[in-house]
Amino acid sequence: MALELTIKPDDIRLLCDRVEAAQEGAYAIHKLTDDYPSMTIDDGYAVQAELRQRYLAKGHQLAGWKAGLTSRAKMEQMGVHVPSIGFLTDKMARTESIGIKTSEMVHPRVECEVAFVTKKDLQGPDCTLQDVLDATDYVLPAVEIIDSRFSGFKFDLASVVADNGSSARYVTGKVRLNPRDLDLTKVGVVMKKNGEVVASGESSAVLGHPAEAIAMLVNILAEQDEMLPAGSFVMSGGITEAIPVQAGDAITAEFQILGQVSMTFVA
Ligand code: 0L1
Ligand code: MG
Repeated sequence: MALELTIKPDDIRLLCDRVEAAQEGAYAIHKLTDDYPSMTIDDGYAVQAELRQRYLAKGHQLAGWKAGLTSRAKMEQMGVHVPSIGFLTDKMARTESIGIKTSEMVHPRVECEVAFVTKKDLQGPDCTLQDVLDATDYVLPAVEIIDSRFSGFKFDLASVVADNGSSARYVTGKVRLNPRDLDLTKVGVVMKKNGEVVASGESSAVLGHPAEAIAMLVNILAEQDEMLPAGSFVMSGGITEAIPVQAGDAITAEFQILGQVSMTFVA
């Protein structure tokens, strides 16, 4: 199955130019559908695929994938009705010990996620939650730093998909667990900003079970004639709404069973 495009290849490249420049220059643009009102989600994935090719051609390594907008809280916060996917590169990975630069982003927000690492290939279009659990090597805690390139975080699904699901940075914690050793629907998480609780939730908020989000991601990949190879790192989506951060902030995400992920932000 291939993407069905309504936008001409030249315009896909032009839209990719806009998104790429905004990502690399850390500036806000207006949503793409303002100029291309008929743009569809498939068109958005075509822009995202072009963006991925461009980053890989520049020497970035594909580090994994992310499911996004996978909780009711996130969908309501952003006013969209279905989840999305995006790609992750090695240039987006950050560690707990080094301050994350806000000057490289437009208006970053943080969200707590359960991440998966696979040990078997996963192929859509009929990938199920059980297929994902059978293919999972381990799960680990993660914080995604999203950064929509659209002014005021105002967009629609086609635009946000083109902007690679607002992917910007991510940090993982140290604990790795076999998915059979915990109930993945009952991982509670509390996020603190500068010591104050700013968000909390439970992993069942992610489509009922975070592995369901990974199955959804595999099935969306299949629509682009792609599969998820063994050894992939995949984030399953924010458990709570995303919280804005600025230089000087310290974030700690405390996951039940999966431990803690901490980071600081600098200018
Ligand atoms: O990771 C995600 O849930 C995708 C977020 C895309 C929309 C946003 O920028 O909030
Ligand atoms: Mg996310």
